[in-house]
Amino acid sequence: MPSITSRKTEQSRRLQERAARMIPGGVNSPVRAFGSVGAEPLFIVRGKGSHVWDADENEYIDYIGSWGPLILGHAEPGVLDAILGAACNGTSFGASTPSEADLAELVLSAFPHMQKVRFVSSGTEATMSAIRLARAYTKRKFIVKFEGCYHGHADCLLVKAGSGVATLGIPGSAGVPEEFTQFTLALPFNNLGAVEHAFHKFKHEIACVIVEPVVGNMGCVPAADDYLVGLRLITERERSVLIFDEVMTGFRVAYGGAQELYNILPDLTTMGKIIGGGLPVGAYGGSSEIMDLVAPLGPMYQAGTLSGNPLAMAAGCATLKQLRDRKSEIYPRLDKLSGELVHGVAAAAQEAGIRLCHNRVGSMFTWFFTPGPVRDWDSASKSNTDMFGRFFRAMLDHGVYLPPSQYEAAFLGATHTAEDVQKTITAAKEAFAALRA
Ligand code: HOZ
Repeated sequence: MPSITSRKTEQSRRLQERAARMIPGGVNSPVRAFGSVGAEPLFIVRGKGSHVWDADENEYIDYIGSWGPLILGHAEPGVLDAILGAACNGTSFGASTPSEADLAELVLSAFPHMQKVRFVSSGTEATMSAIRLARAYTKRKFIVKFEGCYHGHADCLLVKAGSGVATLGIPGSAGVPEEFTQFTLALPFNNLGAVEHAFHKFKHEIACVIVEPVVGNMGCVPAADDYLVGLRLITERERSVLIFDEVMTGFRVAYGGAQELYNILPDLTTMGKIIGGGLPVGAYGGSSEIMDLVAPLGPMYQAGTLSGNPLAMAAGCATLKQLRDRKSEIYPRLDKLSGELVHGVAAAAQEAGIRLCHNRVGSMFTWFFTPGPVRDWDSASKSNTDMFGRFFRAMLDHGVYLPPSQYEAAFLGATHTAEDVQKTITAAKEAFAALRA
């Protein structure tokens, strides 16, 4: 295994050796093991704004942002104050606390189709619960998901999935009996014909269609024009539940998520990441008619000891309030700076004769090492992942920390500066020159 970078990374190596003796692969989530980019993982010890530092005190411009939650940057003072303030009153009660309704109010006012929301502790719980709820509501068994979309690691959703499973080249998982996925229909993304065909074949049997309205888990792949409208029209006609998985896109591509950006309302929305301000939170919500099926009001059971945890609620409230109050400044700036970054790096690749294409929606983006275009899993999987690995390592060498997988979107946040962007473009020029050598 090559060393991470030409920088000194002895401490990270030592920490990884120690962790690997006790934790599978030394990590608690697979992609951060750096396996697909041919390197050893970094151990991060500190973050501030758009920068992180590893255990050897190397500094990096960070385009992961904890995989999306840290849109306001690392160690944002308002968020830290809120967490510390909540912690001083106790960390968990397993009882209702006032901040749960505070966060609910913020979420519901940003996502008008939602009349009720239930907080859980992760995106996986959110999507798993939303699927169960859709099945309870429609009394149907089949679900439709799309190849390369990732909705967490519930058994029925680990079918042709993106993110870590795609990164490892195992888009399903051992330990999931085929009977558990027999009602999951995995269709090509951005292909309405396939959806029509499925509804024709399984008439009155499909409980829901779940989709990342901007895919982040095969890299960033936007929906084609009219695709989401098409999904809305088909699901409405077929009385099937449309679920937008906005774990990544909620409060990211617009304050009101992809549904605000594209003006299309789903029946259920799942969320995570930003709504927890860097602490573990997920959520699912929709109309009262559907949500009132959730226990204790209704027969669909779902629960959690740490659901609505007061520290996580406080971090989420502090983050959403800032985004709400500064949205007319933050989102246009994120869009502009991300555009400059993505185009600057793409231009550097072109100059160096490297075949690369890019996708971007607001501050979510990916450079794919293929001429493209990338519009579904078939085209995403044509990317040259060896080249991506070399690019990733060269960028790390120049102090730029990108997602360690071709199949994860990168994120820019409110604390990234024009200088960060310029430095990243310069790093990319040098990385591409090295790639050609
Ligand atoms: N699967 C998550 C991102 N889409 C987390 C990756 C990780 O932390 O390993």
